[in-house]
Amino acid sequence: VESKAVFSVIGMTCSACAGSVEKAIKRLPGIREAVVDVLNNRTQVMFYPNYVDEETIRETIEDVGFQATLIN
Ligand code: 9UX
Repeated sequence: VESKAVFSVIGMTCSACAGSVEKAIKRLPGIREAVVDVLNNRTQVMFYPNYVDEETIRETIEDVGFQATLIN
C-alpha cells in the first residue's frame, strides 16, 4: 500500500528547479510518483513506506537547495 506526503517547498520559482526536485525524489527507492507544483509551492509524493519515509524525501528536497516542510 502506498502513502502520500505533501511538502511545502520554498524558493522554487521555475520549471528547471521543479524538474531537479522531481528527478531527485524519483531517484530514491520506493517512490511511485512525484508531482511538483511551482505556482502553489507544493510537492506531492506517492511512496511505499517500506522503502522510504517522509523525512528522507524532505531531506532530499533540501539537498537540491530548497526549504521543505511536511504539511500532510
Ligand atoms: Mo529557477 Mo532554481 O528561476 O534555484 S533557477 S527556482
